[in-house]
Amino acid sequence: MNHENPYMKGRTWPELNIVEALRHQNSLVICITNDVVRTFTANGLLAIGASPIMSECSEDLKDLIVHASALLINIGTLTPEKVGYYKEAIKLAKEYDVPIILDPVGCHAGAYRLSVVLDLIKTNAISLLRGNQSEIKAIYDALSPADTANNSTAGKGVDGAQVEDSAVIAYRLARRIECPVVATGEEDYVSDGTRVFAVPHGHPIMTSVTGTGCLLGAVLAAFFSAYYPCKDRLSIGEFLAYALAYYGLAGESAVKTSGMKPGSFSVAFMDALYTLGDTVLMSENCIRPIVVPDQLQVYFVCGTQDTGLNKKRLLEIVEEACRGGITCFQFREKGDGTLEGQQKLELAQRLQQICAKYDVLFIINDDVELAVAVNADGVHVGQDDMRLEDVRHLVGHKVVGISIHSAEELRKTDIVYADCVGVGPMYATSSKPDAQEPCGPGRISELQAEGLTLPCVGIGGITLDNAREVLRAGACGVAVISAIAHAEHPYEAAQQFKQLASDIQ
Ligand code: 3NM
Repeated sequence: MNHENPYMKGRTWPELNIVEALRHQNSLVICITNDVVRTFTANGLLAIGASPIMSECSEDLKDLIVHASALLINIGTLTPEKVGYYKEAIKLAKEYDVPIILDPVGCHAGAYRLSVVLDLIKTNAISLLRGNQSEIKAIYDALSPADTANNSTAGKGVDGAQVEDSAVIAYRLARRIECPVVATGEEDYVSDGTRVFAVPHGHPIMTSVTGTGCLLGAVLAAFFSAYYPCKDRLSIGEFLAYALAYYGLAGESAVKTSGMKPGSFSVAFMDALYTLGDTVLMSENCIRPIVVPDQLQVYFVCGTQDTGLNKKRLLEIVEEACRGGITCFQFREKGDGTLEGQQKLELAQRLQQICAKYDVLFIINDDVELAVAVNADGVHVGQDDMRLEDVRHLVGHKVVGISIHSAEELRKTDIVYADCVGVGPMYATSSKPDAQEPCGPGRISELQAEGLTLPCVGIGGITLDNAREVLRAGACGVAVISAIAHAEHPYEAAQQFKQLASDIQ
């Protein structure tokens, strides 16, 4: 589809070139890693075009850190002496603003390992946590004891089992510790605390070659250090998802050339990391956006039509709502006297900055071109807007939301192109002049019985008094305009919705 974007006259996005950027940068990655994987890690880093160096004491690290682009701490062969060194290394890296990538090897298998990892996380200096799903779950459980009720994932050795809800865990942990979290397994998940992605690549034989997990930590460290040039068009979550995909696709490619033999695979894998370039990442399904229920818990929708056409008031309300705990904001600028063109774009950017500050998902209503131009987290469209397939084509891996009012609409919606759904109007609303007749919360369960499995929110006339019914009917969250925008204290209203949604979850 040849499409002119009115917000981006003469401007085009460069091709995805993250592998090229990584090779160009030739980052020095300092690895404090375990005895089992040193050679494999160094070779793998060289193969992708980074520059590895292993460092074993802080006297040495003091000299190296000045030139470093990233520091990997892998706790594989842990001793009490090493813990002291990790802490000194973290202090040094912090001083020189070098990102720290933590690989919490085996922390699900032993209390001492877990306590060390928690201690390192407590420094608030970790830039990226990468573990298998059992390790990530163990850390999450330790930090969130209230959510551990059905803790059934037993670990064995340092290899992880597949953990249910790993996507949700990655999202929650990323918010909890304020850094991106990668949870690897049959399918890998990554979250930066705002977005969540699944990466369905790799091959089971990778678990038969020791060091493939540890090398991934080092490779992610190298990629992380090359993020800066891509930051205006890719969120860190999406960027890391591509890095994971690159690694997984290299594994798949190596299986094709070497067959299923661990020895030959190991050699072929190095070759693939050396040979593959950005084109391998071009396929549409290389990474998959995911919406987890938590992201939709409190979904605030607003535009200047809801604030008496007052921009400043809109910005204030959105900031208060973010502070109060909304998880998602949709910029919906619609109706007489509302902004268009450059003014709308500038307001969108200011709202986006506020949302980014609070890790709130930033969605644009209807205006797909604007969502692309400002690089929003997602777009929400109605039944009469652009075809969903075309929306997906234009926005790539952004979140795509769709309004569905009835079973009939559900049947004619190309739901495979959507990530989440708004169902409404739940109750009578005065915020949308052309709203349909209220359908009640029952409509959500009805649509779910008809096969709707995507996470959904109820919308329309929702207040603190009736929100519970909507959540109990099967919605992940509530979407509101007036209950927050017209509240005497939007901050408190947002906080109360958040409390209510968390209590029911
Ligand atoms: N969409 P309030 S109802 C934007 O039914 C919107 O799809 C609806 O505003 C739908 O929370 C609605 O003030 C208005 O009722 C929601």
